[in-house]
Amino acid sequence: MKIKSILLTALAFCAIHARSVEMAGNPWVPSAWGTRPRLVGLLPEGDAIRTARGPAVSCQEEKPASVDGGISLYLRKVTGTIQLAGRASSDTYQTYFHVPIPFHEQAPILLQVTCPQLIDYRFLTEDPPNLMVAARMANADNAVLDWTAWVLVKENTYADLPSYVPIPTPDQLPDSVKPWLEETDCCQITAPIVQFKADSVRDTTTNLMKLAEDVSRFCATLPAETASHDPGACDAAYALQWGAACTGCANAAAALLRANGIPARVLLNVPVVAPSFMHYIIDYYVPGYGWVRMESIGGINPMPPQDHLVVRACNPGDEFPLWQPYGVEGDWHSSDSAFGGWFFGHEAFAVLTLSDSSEQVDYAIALTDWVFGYYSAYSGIRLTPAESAAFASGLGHQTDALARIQASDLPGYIIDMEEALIDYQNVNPAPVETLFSEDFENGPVGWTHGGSQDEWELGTPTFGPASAHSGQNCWGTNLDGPYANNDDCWLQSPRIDLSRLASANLSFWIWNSVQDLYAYDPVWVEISSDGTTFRQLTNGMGGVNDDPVIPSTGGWHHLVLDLVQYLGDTVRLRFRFWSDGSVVFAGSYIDDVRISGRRASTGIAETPNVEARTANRLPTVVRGVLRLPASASIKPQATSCLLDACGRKVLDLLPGPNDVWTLAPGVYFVREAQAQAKTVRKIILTK
Ligand SMILES: [Ca+2]
Ligand SMILES: [Ca+2]
Ligand SMILES: [Ca+2]
Repeated sequence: MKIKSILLTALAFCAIHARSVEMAGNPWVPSAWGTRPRLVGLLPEGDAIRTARGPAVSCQEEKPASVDGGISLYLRKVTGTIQLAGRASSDTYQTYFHVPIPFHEQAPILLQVTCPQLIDYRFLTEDPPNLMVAARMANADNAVLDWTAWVLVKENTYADLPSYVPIPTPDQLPDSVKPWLEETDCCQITAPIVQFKADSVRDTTTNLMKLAEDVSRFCATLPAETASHDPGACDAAYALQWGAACTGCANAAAALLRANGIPARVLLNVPVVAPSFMHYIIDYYVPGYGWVRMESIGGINPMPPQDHLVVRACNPGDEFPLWQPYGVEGDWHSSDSAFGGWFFGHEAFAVLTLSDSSEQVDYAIALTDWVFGYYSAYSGIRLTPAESAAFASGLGHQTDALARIQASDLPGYIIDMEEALIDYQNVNPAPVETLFSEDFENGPVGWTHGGSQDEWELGTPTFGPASAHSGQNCWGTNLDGPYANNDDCWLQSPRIDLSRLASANLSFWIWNSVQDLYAYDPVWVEISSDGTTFRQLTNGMGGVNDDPVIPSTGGWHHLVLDLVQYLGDTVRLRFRFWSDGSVVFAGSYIDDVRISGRRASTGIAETPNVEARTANRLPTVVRGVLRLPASASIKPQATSCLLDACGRKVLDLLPGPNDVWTLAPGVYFVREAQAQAKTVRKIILTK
């Protein structure tokens, strides 16, 4: 009861106090899987992102087969509302928001967005598995956008969690999890108070599992934050000194684990158990096992995945509240400053629980993951008529599948999702590529700056960030000191050609320490199609808490913006900076500006060669008979074979038809040896 009460209190605090949160990195890295890197090592590049998820594949050697014949599969629903106040300054604008992401046991099925002003939307997936939705809206007074995300979650009871795991030394950890050992301004692992608490909680144990449990219990006893330090911060040092809501508890738990050499990261999520804007928990890395979730304010360790739906797995390099004062939640933003007074809310619901064999549940999660991967990659991008027709057909099957699972019909769901997968494979647009990239290591190369009081400089910063984001150089508003009062200046890109594209995203890294709240000293991004008229791509960015009680924070933050409405144009980008008449900070620093996207398909090839373009990249659904090309390049003695999801050979394959009826449905890999090269492609075997 006490825990529940603490939790509910914490949830209420979350919306208000989420100021700074440690954002952690790329959970798709192979070693996120503990002992599964063997599997991932077999995957062709590009597929690893979608396949290196948690229990989406069943590895019998790690997780014993279900003996009672069934595990649970949960259907969850998350709803969100964004109320945009006021009127935009242009005919169309964009609003950005988080939705549940593909993450370990959790597989989003479909997103539904309704709003009278909605034009279309896209998923921005620059830092997998994190994604944001960019919705393009027609201007109107006070728009209300509602979204619903449907999510499958596979049961995980952590029954196979080991009881003793030695606390690792750094060289015993895979490189891919080491980013979550870093000191950040939210997890200040070298701060004296963090060091002291980390030592005292650890005491003499050498057991990672006991330490994690002790950290969980300790953080659950942290008091609520004291009012005397309002507005409170949410970083670990602050939480340990002054108390914390869920964000501070999560940062504290992550810091106490990191300070003891255990990778840990903050997860931003929507709890099913209590209505809340947002909630913060963590997961930590257990060598030989994988990531384990902990409800850090409620003292629940391990915490089952079906109770909290993750919308962001936090990256160390993505850790500061640019859209103050809401911290990470402030990543919800719009492209127009007229919407400074907007609001949002979201809630998660348990819909139903199914039970099936672990193989069937694994297959359903894997299939959902693949379908959602295509759906999120292709939604809202410009397609040829043939591609659009295939996408619409896939979306139709995906929608049918949702209705099936809502009716507790898992076999029907699988059939419809397989149909969706086949349709999406036929969409097959050009791959994502880098269209423009500038790291500022070779001078301004076409970038210019100016304004009535211009402070933009290119070089090595000696004030503000410890270094450029890449190499030696970045742009900054005065590289060796704070900016001045009454600045009004811009940093402008060369012309960038966005013609003949199907999609385009702008991404850049920004280190921002300005007088808090954009009303004072804002930085924002603008775009122009004619070189003279600029319109906003973002509203004003703050970034760093300027409360004197709170330790100064700052860091490089990665931001991704959607450029779909400028496709076809040749554009210039501008970073605008403006300061008012008093109070100055370090300023805004910009590095690594990049535009990536897909080139438009020509539309000439009415029937694209799906085999050639998708081999190695897309999964194929196989029923009963697996055909290998009977080409002369594959000799019978060549070592083509079928591997299971754990990378074990289950069948030698010959050119021509191969009977696979007897194999269990699931995820397999075909390894084909041709001359000196080996290729591996993924297939889904179904009955
Ligand atoms: Ca650079
Ligand atoms: Ca400066
Ligand atoms: Ca100021």
